[in-house]
Amino acid sequence: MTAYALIRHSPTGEGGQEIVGGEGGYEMRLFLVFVFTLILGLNMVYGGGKGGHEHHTMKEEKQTDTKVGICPVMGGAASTEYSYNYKDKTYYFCCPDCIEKFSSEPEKYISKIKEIKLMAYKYGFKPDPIVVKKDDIVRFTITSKDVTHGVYIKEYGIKIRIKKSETKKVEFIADKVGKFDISCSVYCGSGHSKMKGKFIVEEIKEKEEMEEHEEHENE
Ligand SMILES: [Cu+2]
Repeated sequence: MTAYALIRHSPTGEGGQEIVGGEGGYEMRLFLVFVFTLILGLNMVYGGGKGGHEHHTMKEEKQTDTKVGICPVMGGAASTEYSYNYKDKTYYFCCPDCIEKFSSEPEKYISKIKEIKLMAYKYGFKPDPIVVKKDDIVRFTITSKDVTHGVYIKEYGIKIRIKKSETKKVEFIADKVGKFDISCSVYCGSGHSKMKGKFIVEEIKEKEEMEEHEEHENE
């Protein structure tokens, strides 16, 4: 920028240089228009307040809404590459090691998968309460009985919009113990604000009991 200005205002500048300077000014204006357009473009892509936020929420939904879901052994993302059939059901894993572990004691891992059909209706959720154990893999299959509702569990970062006649799947690990509110995130009528459910994640007690049992055996 300064280079162009210097040439233009240089008192010793020759005619030719002045012409170059003039052309530079034109180029500069073109350049500025280009920069301005670029900034506008970037703004539309990254900014846009509400629009951008909606986009982000959609992405979050996609991350949890996977077809093969979570590996029941390691808890990571499962792949269709690593599957194993057990009692007429196909399970997906993140690596061959997990298939091996699973196949040695399938019931142990299957007992941690909680498949729950969650229905939103005017005005509540079914079943209610939903009770799982810590570290369970929760698989929600969500439907709506009547109008568009939302399933919102703040502490688990779950926010799903569900239309009538639609089915959405969400899968996550219940790694936080506590009693959490399920609320509706889409205005659905006069009872919307009272549309609440409970999602309860209990501490694993069997483990403690087993440890106690082991201590008795050692006595
Ligand atoms: Cu609702």
